[in-house]
Amino acid sequence: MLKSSLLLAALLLPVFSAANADDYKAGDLLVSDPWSQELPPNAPTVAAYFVIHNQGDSADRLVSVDTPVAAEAQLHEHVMQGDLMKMQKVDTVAIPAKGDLTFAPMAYHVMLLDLKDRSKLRDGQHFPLTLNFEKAGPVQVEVSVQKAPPMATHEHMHAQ
Ligand SMILES: [Cu+2]
Repeated sequence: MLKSSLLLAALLLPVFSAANADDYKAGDLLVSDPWSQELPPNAPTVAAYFVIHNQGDSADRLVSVDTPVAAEAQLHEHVMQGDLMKMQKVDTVAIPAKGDLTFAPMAYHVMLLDLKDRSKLRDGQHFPLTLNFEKAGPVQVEVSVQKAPPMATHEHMHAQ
């Protein structure tokens, strides 16, 4: 557990130093690169991803999310069940003090169900998503819909 969190922290270092226009601030938290992968028009659900950097000395917690493009938005994680990778709903997600938390494919993600506005879910579009934190409060981000993962996510995957 300790080993994997150290590894994760190391992987996220390059992004931590690269603040840019796609960062959103809420108290000590910085939300970077919110994005969603474009899916076929008949896809029943859509996922949203981002990285949360906690620059503060106390932990926080993501307690809920909502967006006008879906009737329901849930926090999900991927878990191994036997040989199968499955996703399941979680009530909240903890963000460690002075730590990062990555929402990415095959990891934590925001799952949007009962989609209402599919016009915003095409490549090049974006839609608002509000993240509600226990301490930092709500922060609204613009999720950009794209065919490929953003550069920052790409860097995570290739960082030494
Ligand atoms: Cu899911």
